[in-house]
Amino acid sequence: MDYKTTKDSDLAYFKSFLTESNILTDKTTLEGYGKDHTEDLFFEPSLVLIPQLTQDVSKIMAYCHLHCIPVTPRGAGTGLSGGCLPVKKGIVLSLEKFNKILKIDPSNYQAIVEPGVINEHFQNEVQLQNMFYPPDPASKGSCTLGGNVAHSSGGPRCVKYGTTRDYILNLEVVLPTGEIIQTGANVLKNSTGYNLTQLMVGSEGTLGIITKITIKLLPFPAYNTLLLAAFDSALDACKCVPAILNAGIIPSALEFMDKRGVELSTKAHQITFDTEQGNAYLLIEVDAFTNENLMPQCEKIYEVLEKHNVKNILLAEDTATKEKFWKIRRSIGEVVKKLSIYKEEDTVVTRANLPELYDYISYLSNTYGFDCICYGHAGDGNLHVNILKLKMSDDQWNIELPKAIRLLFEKCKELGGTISGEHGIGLVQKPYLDVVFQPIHFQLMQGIKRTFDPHGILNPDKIFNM
Ligand code: 2HG
Ligand code: ZN
Repeated sequence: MDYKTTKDSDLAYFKSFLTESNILTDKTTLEGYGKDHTEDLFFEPSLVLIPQLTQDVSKIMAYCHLHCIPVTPRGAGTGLSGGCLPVKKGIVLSLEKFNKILKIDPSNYQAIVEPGVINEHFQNEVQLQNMFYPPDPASKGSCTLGGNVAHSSGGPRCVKYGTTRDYILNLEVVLPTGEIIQTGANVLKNSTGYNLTQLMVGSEGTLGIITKITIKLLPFPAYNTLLLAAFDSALDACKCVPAILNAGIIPSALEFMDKRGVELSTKAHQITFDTEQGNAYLLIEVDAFTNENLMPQCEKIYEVLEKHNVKNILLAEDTATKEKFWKIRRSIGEVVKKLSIYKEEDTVVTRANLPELYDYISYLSNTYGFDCICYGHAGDGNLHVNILKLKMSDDQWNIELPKAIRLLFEKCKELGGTISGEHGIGLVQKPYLDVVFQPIHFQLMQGIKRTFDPHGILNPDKIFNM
């Protein structure tokens, strides 16, 4: 693609409908929009535009389409695959001011929001009306719903409630050419043509800019119990995961943490916790609409844990302990990143194959000499593998490690899984996509991309090359 850089005449056009404060050109500010939470990547945009109206997004896109200017949409920049980085320079289009909850509708168990609403804020607002929005990524306090839709973000509750995808009914989208469409209708069932709504979900901002989201809600399950189970062996912990579900329990969270992750997280946040209790942990939550429904579920879980050589089970007796256990789990990603240069993988396999995946990761780390910390959503078969550079030589890191990652992904495929469960492909997983896709997959996706975005201006170079 022959992309154009932004010129003074472009700026003059944007100034004709955006206020000066929504057009950012200052070097230091631009630098802030050149990063996200993915490793140490940096791509500075030429310009940041912060529209507040769908019509303005439409004008920007129509203009950029005509002039072949790259546009990269951005939410809160908490992504973990480099999806919002402007790799071809051009414009970063920030949705930060599309931050209103437009409607919460209890009679239909629905809400309509703008994409810049923060996930946790939305959860809290719907909960005030006894409704529930389950998807809760680790970054829920800062990530936006638009970014969540772009990646079909997950989080701990997916094992029972599914990912963002399962809650999106309809979207208002500005296409790369500037047209504005509704992808579907605000209904629970829709058998009307191709499902453009679900095509947009998880498309990582490559097909259109989401300006409104209709969300499905559930009744709020007001009661929950949280257990932290310690094991000597990570494999025993992994084997326990399908056994809990086989016992007829669907926990509202079923999370895995290895000892190092727990050590780092408790140390970083000065959390009092005896980290010698085990080499691996399962954090298990069950929820219900009545208190009486919790204990029978816990009893069954205790039985399964005992059968899998559990060493210790801690029951969170009060809210403070629940918060403490969740803080340990949710902080691992962030604290691991402070330790060393790292590469994070978001492996996912069928749940029952988790022990085999874990075993293979141990084999790879011994063979290739890397150190890694594993944690994640065991109930979904979704294990985050944080590979640390520590004292590895640059050559080992740059040449040997990609080979190990490829083998890891091949194993995921063999175990019925794929290379990303919730963090997306973006930029950093692109080189490995051929592990799971054949040429025909690329052709189909490239065809879709070209139909939506004939000049390839929207979030260029993400997921695959056009
Ligand atoms: C988690 O489950 C996140 O904690 C990963 O998906 C967070 O690595 C991170 O920053
Ligand atoms: Zn996660």
